[in-house]
Amino acid sequence: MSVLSLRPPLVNAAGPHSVTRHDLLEIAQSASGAVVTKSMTHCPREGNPEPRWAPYAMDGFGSINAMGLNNLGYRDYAELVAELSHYGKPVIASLSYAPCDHDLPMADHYLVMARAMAEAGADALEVNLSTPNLTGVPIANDPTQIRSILTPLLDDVEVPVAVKLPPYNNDLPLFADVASLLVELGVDAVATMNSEPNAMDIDLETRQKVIRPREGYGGLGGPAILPIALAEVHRFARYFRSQGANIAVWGCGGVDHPEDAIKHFLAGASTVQIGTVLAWEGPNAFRMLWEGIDDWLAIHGHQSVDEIIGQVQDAPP
Ligand code: RRO
Repeated sequence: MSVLSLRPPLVNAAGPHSVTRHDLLEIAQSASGAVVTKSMTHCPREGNPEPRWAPYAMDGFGSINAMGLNNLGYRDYAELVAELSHYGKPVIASLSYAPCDHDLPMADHYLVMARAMAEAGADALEVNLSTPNLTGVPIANDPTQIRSILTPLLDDVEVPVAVKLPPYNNDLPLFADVASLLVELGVDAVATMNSEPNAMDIDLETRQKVIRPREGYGGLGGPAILPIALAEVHRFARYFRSQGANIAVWGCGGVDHPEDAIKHFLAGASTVQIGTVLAWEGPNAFRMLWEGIDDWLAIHGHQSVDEIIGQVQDAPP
């Protein structure tokens, strides 16, 4: 089995329920097809002050977060990756950036962590260039920075490299620049998308913003972002196909029910990640979703999820 087409093709998104050893061991023992770590940084981080995660209910359970990259730091994750590799499923290390007590340039910072994860036995890396919660502008909005981070990293490590991207929404020139750059650089996969940035909610009783950091702005997850994520998955998958590029698309965003994951597969995702639903339901979400996906496939006469990947049709005239 390739880490780029996982079976079952349902894994956790970096972030919810993937920060601590306890979280990660639970995912390792669940029906998830892989274990993806929380995005790590060079130094451990406590993250932003509470409240930094709030429910956002809409046809299910959504969320707004400005966690602020709370994580154990890459040295601890190196030990955990080695431990997790004994559970018989791929381990994917998510790498991110925040300034801390070292003077490494940003690209070297990613490289140091990438080497450490590959040495510890990670089966793939997911380079998170899209957190909405540090400066508000993700690294992945700047093709020059994408190039400077990924070029040395792709040259150096042997394991497959995925890139976690933000939604590009209707910035078509930026989408085109990034997509063609990723083909040129030869990444192995994209994970699209991170949470929808710059979302805000207000408690009507208190008239307060629901989260405290970042003046109340955070990343939106859950059912409200499914249509946005499907469009991101679809246009990356279509673009890579049009270029003959063998780049897997990992779909992420808005999966609450099995049917949502089916839509991601039809749009072109070969693997689907779950975030908000995992935060709400815990690791049993993998089994519940996978059983529903399996039922849907059987009812519709499919032997395998491979038969529906990218099979979305145009609306009739
Ligand atoms: O930790 C966070 O605030 C966070 C990260 Br790194 C990310 O990639 N996406 C998100 O919604 N929150």
